[in-house]
Amino acid sequence: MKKHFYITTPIYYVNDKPHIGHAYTSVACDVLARFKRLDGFEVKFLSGTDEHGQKVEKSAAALDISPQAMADRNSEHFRQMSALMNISNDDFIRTTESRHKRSAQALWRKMQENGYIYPGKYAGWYSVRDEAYYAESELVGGKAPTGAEVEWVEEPSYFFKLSAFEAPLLAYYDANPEFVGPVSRFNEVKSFVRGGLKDLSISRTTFSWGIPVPGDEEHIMYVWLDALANYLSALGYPDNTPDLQNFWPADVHMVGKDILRFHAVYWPAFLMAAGLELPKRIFAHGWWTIEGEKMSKSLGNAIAPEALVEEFGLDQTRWFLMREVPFGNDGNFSREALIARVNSELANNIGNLAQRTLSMISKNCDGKVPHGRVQDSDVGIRGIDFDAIREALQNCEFDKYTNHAIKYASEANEYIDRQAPWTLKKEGKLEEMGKVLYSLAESIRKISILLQPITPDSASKILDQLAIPPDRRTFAHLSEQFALKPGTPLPPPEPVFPRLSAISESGEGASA
Ligand code: ME8
Repeated sequence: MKKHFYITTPIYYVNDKPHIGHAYTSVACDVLARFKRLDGFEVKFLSGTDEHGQKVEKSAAALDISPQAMADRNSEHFRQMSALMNISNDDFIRTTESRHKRSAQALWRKMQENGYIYPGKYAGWYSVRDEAYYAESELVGGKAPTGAEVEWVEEPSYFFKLSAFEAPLLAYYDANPEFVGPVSRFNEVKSFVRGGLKDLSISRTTFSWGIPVPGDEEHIMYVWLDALANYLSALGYPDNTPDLQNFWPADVHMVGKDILRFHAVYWPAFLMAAGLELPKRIFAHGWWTIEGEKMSKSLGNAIAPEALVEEFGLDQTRWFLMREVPFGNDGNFSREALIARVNSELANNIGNLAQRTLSMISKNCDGKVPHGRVQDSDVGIRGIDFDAIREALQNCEFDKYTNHAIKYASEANEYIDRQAPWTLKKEGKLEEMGKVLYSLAESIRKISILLQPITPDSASKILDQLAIPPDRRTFAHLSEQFALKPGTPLPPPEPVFPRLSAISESGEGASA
């Protein structure tokens, strides 16, 4: 039986357009999803949009459109972002879909049946921007700790007995040291829970843009309960579907550090209350600043993913996002850093390796895979340490994973310089030249297979140039058994990673 892997992005709010931060989370999930597929897993990869709540209602009112119209428009923008960034999600859920409403209501009923929901009255602070309740003691200078404005709210509300889950959560964290990554963030979660959990208001009555509470339509569900339920509704919950059986509990909920508390405290408590299994892992990544500044509406410095792709290229952007900072840390986006990385790592290293090897083969070996077999231990690539790469991915260490690919390419580049096939050619040692080129082509095959999750288009272009059939590109095909066959005709080579020039600020930087 195939192993299953379920990974999710956060569902993005539709009050705004996608920016580099959203693209970042989605690309990280995509790399994991693609990696797992190539590693033999059956993957379900979910993304989507979070469409209810006061924030969306308010933003729509400001534009004088209905919240549904705003949701329709911006949800489409997030769908387009997925396509633009080559995100391979299998499903895209919208919280205004009936499949989701039904599921969220079923979750509510289950928690209620189990005795964890009771009616009351909420009086306290609420931040619309964060869609979060804050205790008086949490406020900093009259604002939320995130800097968001808060407003006083007093209304009838249902409460969730979060306080009952303090001890069970702490016990669960202890028993599952991998539950939250990175470790530093897990420690923050633990100390938050140790600090004491109060019951949570989970319904609102002063506005209407949300899912009605089952059995009491005066109330709508708190948007975070509604939103978190998406991870189950996409599997068909509460029906015992094959998807639910195969993919729950989720393997990874990927989130930004801003929303870790909702995923690592509230969500597991809701699931415990409903008698459901908990996700295996929640990974919180860091935040991007732009040229050293916080990304914000007021500064107007948010970067649209399409601007990056247009100026630098799709795989170049994906590469930079995954490589620039150790996943989990904050990062700074700078054009200069992106250009430098793309040029030194993709163009000069990997791209150059493929280009010079394949064009030598094209010119000197009749455009066919030369005769040879991988025998030169000094190519380095022979000793590909796939277990280490797999482990890096398991820990969301994307930078380590890319380090491996770079190391193999550098070693192969050193090998080509050392063996100097051009000299062998001049000296008439054609058989030796062929052997060297064969070893190189074989190392390029492996590097390209490895690179598929992160730079899918470019890796597949290189594999095409090596005439590797599409069904021979998984990690199982890294082995020698699937090595290139001498004599196979190859299509004419084309450069895959052009150098970027640093001149332009506005979109004319890429040079082919
Ligand atoms: O929070 N750097 O949606 P959202 C890195 N609807 N990542 C960033 C970022 C930045 N500067 N800004 C945003 C929500 N992100 C809820 C989620 S899930 C059940 C509900 C990314 O549209 C990061 O992943 O505000 C963050 O968690 C997410 O976008 C927030 O997206």
